[in-house]
Amino acid sequence: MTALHELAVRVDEAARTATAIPQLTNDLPDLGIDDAYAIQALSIRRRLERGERRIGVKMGLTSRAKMIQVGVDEVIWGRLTDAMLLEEGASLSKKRYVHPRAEPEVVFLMGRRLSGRVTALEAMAAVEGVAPAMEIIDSRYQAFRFALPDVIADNSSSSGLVIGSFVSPRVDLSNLGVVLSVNGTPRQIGSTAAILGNPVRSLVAAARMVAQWGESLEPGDLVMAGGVTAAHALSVGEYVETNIEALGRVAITVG
Ligand code: 0L1
Ligand code: MG
Repeated sequence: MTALHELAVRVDEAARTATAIPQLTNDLPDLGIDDAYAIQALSIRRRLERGERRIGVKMGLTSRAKMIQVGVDEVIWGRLTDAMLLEEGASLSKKRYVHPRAEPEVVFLMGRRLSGRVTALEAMAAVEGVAPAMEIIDSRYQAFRFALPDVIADNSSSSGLVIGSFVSPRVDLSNLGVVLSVNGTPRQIGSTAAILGNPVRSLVAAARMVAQWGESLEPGDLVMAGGVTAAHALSVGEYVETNIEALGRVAITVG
């Protein structure tokens, strides 16, 4: 087994067993971005070998709020599998995660294949629908602390997603109001403009970044465009709802 495989097993086991691990860069301070993406790909391959199915990709650190929250300044991506999907309105079992947080997002449903360098117009023409969503992020690292290569290796913290109803992609996504409330009280407020100025830019970045790894956005794929606000740390007993102007709402409870 190569060193990268061993690191992939380490992050995969941490995710599978909801066990916090030390940052990889503690022992490997020179771990590079390309190696980190290779570890991510190998760890996702293990999930697919266990029977999970790839359903799309997530974009991360697409807003200033998120970059500041985690202390980095680059857009990153990760892979989504069917095991990460939660039903809208479902109860999330906190025991299955290390220290989960929820963040409001916009999700694209692809109608056509997209890969490589594309314009915003080409990207939107490939979209079949858009929906309000929340991503459940759960760093597998102790105290939710990591350097950029750590978080990339750890599938960019992705561990769950919940999606509302899809609407036509003809909605102007550039500046829609977003409210994340907890037990009815607004806790995070923002605009979809926080996602790289317009969520479509995140889709353009996704097409370009996956192509660097020989992958594409395929018809039926979901593309999570990235968090609008800082993420909310989940506690048992909470009802967490995201409302996005013109798109609608999506909610979970935490058990
Ligand atoms: O989806 C995101 O923007 C999060 C990416 C990873 C950073 C984090 O875990 O907060
Ligand atoms: Mg996110």
